This record gives sequence, structure tokens and C-alpha cells, in this order.
Amino acid sequence: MTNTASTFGIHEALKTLGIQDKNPGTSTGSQFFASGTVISSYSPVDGALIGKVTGTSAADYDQVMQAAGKAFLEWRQKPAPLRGEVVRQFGNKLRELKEPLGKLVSYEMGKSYQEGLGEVQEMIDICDFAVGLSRQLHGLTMHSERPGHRMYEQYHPLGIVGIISAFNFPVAVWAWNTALAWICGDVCIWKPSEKTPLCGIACQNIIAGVLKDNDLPEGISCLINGDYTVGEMMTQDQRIPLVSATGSIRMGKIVAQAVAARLGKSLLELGGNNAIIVTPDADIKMTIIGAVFGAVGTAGQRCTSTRRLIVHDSIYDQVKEALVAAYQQLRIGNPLDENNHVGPLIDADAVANYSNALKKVVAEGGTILVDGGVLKGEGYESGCYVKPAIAEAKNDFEIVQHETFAPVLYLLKYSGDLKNAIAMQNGVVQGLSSAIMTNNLREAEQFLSANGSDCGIANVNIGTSGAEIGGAFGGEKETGGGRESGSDAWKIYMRRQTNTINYTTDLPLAQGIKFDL
Ligand code: UN1
Repeated sequence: MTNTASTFGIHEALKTLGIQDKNPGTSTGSQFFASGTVISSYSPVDGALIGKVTGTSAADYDQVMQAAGKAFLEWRQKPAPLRGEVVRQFGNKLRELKEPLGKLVSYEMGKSYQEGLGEVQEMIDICDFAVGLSRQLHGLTMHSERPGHRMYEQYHPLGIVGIISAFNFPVAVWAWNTALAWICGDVCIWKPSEKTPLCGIACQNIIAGVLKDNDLPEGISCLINGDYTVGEMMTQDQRIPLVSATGSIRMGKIVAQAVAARLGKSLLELGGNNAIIVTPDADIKMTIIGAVFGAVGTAGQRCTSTRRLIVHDSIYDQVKEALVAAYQQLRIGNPLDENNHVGPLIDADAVANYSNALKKVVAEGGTILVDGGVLKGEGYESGCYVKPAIAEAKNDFEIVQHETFAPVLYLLKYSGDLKNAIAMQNGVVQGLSSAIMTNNLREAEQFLSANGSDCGIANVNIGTSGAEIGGAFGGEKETGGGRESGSDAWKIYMRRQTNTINYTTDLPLAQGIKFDL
């Protein structure tokens, strides 16, 4: 392995996490096996091969499904607080392993080490949340219209939950789903992105240890690996009542149709085209911090990344100048080196999409304000490092309407009333995250009203990214409508049952119907 790996302690991290050069990629709890095609994982940080994972064959998949089905019969009978105790132990293991896991996330995905640690922290947070929730899976009770009757609803475990996750949050999004699904009494089968398979192996090793320590059955946590064909095994499988998928709108449409065709449930968290509206009453300093972090953090590869800045014409030049100055300060390089702000994109395809976006915005009549480009030379050998760019554009440009997973920010101008900015903000097919920067209460409330942002997340004086796990996470329109992590997102992982009990010796019918025998 290269110097980067030794300098930043990657070997030790891999060893601690039980990652080998060649990893069997299919697992039912603690048993790993391998018979599919091999996936090589290269680091976008330095281009080095980190390790290999064997994908999942159809026969492996069946073995996994059987183990999961069997585990569910046992797991669903455990009291929810006991399931919470297992998740508590998992959270504690993550606390112990936060540094090596954060490092692996950074090295395999390319986000900064700080963000890698932050991602593991999101896992820990959702575990804590799930532990508390394991004693609060409340249903409602209602008053029956019939005398001597009691009516209530209860939530039962759903079954096997399929999780398809993306490369950009290679560990946290799995944890958002799985921590909730487990306390709800479900078992999970996870297909991580084929771009970050070692993060999947590391997580599976951690939970497998916890399950083993508690003498729990194989199959509560299962791992499968491979490309979309492996994902299809889950979307088409009648035995999986819920498929939770995070990724592109294109992928989500395919998943949703396949799952709906068999009347299964899907939970979709797809693309965003997130904007910050900057009004004449905005605090410019806060705006710049929020916009720059939103646009260049994780090299623009968050679903919540800021793609569009919609600025009022009265302060447009001031914001533009401050933004350009801030972009001059950005240090691009090895994300494991904490002095850098921006790491690499995930791979060569992502770099090509970035370059095409910059060409396209110019072809459509936009103006490049901060120059982009692919970096070459020492430290940039992987070919995945690009310069964060800003283009002045129009909201209706085709490229502006499209989510490019890269650090490209479009600067847009609005005039007159805030409603014009809100119309621009809402004038895209995606509906994940949105923000307004203003000190004006009327503007803030207008943005949050029914006439305001149409997104699943709407922030005031905060950027578009960096949501906490306590809120429900997801968005509307082509973002897919799903909600993960906090609030009452747990309900999708359970089935609801309405129960009515008659404790009299009569059998009165509802709606006043008489049926005398
Ligand atoms: C994603 O990009 O899929 O709100 C998730 C955020 C993070 C999660 C992003 N907490 O930016």
C-alpha cells in the first residue's frame, strides 16, 4: 500500500475493523461466505487498492434470505427494550471504534476525516435515539362507539427490511435504517454501494460481534454485495416487505416500480437540488459560511449539498464578492490531512460529470465566476481531485435543474418580493433540503408557510446540509417522499394493527346495524 495509508494509520484501522485484502462479501450475522464476482475497492484519496470483496451470487442470496427469515421468527419475540439493549451495545462498540471507522470512511469514500468521524457520530446518535424509542413504540387508544368495547392500535414487527445505500454516507444511512428496524423487531439485509464495500464489511463485523456476544441468531444483520443486479434480487423478492433505498432519482424510480409491482413498501431518499435564498435582510457572514460548507463539504457529494444560491439583486454583488474571496481560501487535498477543506470526488465517472456540468453551464449561457478544473501533480495522483467552482446561471438552465454530485455552485439572482425567490427554489423536480438566510421574521415565516418551501427540510439561518438525526430526514417530489431517522420515522418499519375487544355478553354491531337471530 502507498505512503498515504501508512502515514495516516490506515493499515491499523483496517486491522482493527477486521478488513482483509480479500473479503468474503456475503454474511448472515457472523458467518461470511463468498462465491460471486469480485469487487475491488480503490481509494479516491491516493488511488491505492484497499481490498477486495466477493459479491453475492443468487445462491448466496437465498442462503441469506433463509437465515434472515429464521432469525426474524426469534427476534420478533424479544421484548422491544431488550432489542434496544442490543442496539445500545452496538452504539457503545461504535464509540470504541469511532476513529478507525471514521478513518476508513474517509479513505474509502474520500470525505474529510472530520466528516468521517461526524458520520460515525450520526450512527452513535441514532443508536441512542433507537434505545429510547425501544420503550416508546406507542399506539393510540380510541373510544369505541359500542358499549363495553375497547379499541386500540398496536405496532408489530414487519419482517425482513432490505437496505440499499449510497457511497456518500457509506455507514450512517445504513445505521439510520437498521437501528430503528432492529428495535422494531425487524431483521435487515444490507447492500452497501459497490463503491464503498469495505465500509459495509467493517459495520457487519462490528454488529456480528454484538449479536454473538448476546447469543442471538444468525441473520438479524445480513450483508450482500454487488451492483444493481444484486439490488434487484431484493426489490423483486416478495419476502421483503420494505425496501429502503438511498441514491439517485433514476435508481429510485426503478426500485419504486419493482417494489410497487408486488405491492411492497419502499422508503426512498433520492436526489436533491438544494437552494439557499439570501434576502436583503441576511447576515452576509453567516450566509457565506453556510453556503461554502454546503457547496464544498464532502466535495459537494451530499444529497443535502447546496447547489443553488438565490440572491436578491440589492445584495448580489456583495455576496458574490464575499463568496469568491472565501473560495480563494479553500485548501484541496488529502482528506485525512485535517488542514484540507475539500477532498476528492469518488471516482473518474464523478469527475467526468463535474467537468460536463461546467461545460454545459457555459454552453447554456452561464458565466464561470470561480474556475473549476481537475487537479494534477503531487498529491492528486488518484485523478479525483477537482476545484470547487461557481457559475452565474439561470434557474431554468437544464444543467441547473439537474443534480450534479460535485462541488459546483450556481449563483442565481432574484428581484422584488421573496415569493419570486421561493418560486425559483421550488421550481425544480427535487424537494429535499432548502434554506433561507434572513433576520426578518416575516420572510422567515413566509418561507416556512404552506406558500413557502416545498422541501422535506426547510431551514432558517442554517445551510442546507448537516441535518440532525432527531428530525425526520427526507424530501418530497422526485426526492421520493420517504422519511428516515428521527421523529416518527420508525412507523414505516412496523405494521399497524387495530384491535377491538368486546368485554360484554352482547354482540352489538357498529354503525347501529341490527342483525337479530
Ligand atoms: C445524504 O447525503 O444522503 O444532512 C445524507 C446531512 C447529513 C446526511 C446527508 N446529516 O447533510
